[in-house]
Amino acid sequence: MFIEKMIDDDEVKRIATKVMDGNRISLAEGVILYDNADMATLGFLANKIREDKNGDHTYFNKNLHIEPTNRCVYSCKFCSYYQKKGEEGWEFSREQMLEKIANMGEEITEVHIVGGVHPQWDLHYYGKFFQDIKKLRPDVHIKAFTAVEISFIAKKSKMSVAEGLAALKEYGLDSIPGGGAEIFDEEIRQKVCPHKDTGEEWLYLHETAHKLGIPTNATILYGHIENSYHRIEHLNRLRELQDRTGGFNVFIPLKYKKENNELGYLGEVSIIEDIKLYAISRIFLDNFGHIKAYWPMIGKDISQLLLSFGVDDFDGTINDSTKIYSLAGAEDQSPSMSTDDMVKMIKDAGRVPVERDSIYGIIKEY
Ligand code: V47
Ligand code: SF4
Repeated sequence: MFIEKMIDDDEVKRIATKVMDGNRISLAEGVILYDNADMATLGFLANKIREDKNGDHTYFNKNLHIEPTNRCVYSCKFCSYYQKKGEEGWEFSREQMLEKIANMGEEITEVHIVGGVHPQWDLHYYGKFFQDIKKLRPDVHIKAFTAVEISFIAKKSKMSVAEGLAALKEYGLDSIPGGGAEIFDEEIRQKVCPHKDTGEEWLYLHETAHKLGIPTNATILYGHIENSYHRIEHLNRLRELQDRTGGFNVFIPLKYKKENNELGYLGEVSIIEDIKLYAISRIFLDNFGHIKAYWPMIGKDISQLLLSFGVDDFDGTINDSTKIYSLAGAEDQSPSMSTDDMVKMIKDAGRVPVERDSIYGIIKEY
């Protein structure tokens, strides 16, 4: 096989052949491959899987990101976003957020809502907002809240995780984004976000959502103090859960960005590290349909490049106010892309742009 000729290391060759034959690799094999294969080998394998699963299709949707507040009861060390002492914060009222949605007209099919964990707002406060969104736009998909936001608002409203999720679904929640997973390893998590829910709690909440028929996304926050074992072990826990439920739509690697947060002294990993992480994610997560490059975080140019390293999804047009990454130092300070720009960016990379709905149904192929 062509790939065998590319590789010198016998162990890497054995594992790469296993991948080419369509077989699952173990956690230990994942670490060996990740640590020892060069970028070209990882890219070759990841691209094969990407094309087997999705051909040349590259998905995006028309969405609006809303961040209700940056007030947060937590203070994760990597976070540039939560309101620090003496800083100006923001709290959008439900009316203001509804107006943003109304202003988009028929242009969007999804509202993505993620923010800080506000000390006062409970599940019913947001539930009422969801009801108002659905009154305004019954067809719009509500993708909202990281696991830690949901567990907090459920507790505040004296509900268990399962009861909270069921109530949110009743109010209009359609799916859950992948944030808050960070890194599951307990020791590392304790160092970067000691007060946040544990990795096991994140996984439990997502499993419960899947059982209630609420699809979710998954992420990893990479490029701070974790090593390659921690990264693959994180993927392994996600793969195990996906085997049990099939409820994940997509996996999104989130690169640690260094501006305005406590871990800034670490700097940021190189583009080589980014590419290898996306590629190994595509190779290892054999039961995930899609890998997303979130362009406001990783940048448009690198996102285009990543289409050859396992990525088949670009999130969406975003339309304005997301601050999570602009505050952390992302190049795009006011992320928003027209459909024409999105289509051009995908076509320029030699792939086929496909507008999708929030659960990967095809709306339009360009
Ligand atoms: O939970 C916070 C991460 C997440 C930093 O599901 C940081 O479609 C890097 O989850 N550097 C929120 N990352 C964003 C998120 C997301 C984004 C886009 C699409 C989807 C989806 C989900 O951002 C947080 C945290 O893990 N984060 N600070 C930082 N300095
Ligand atoms: Fe709060 Fe989320 Fe930032 Fe942690 S990552 S401090 S939970 S806004």
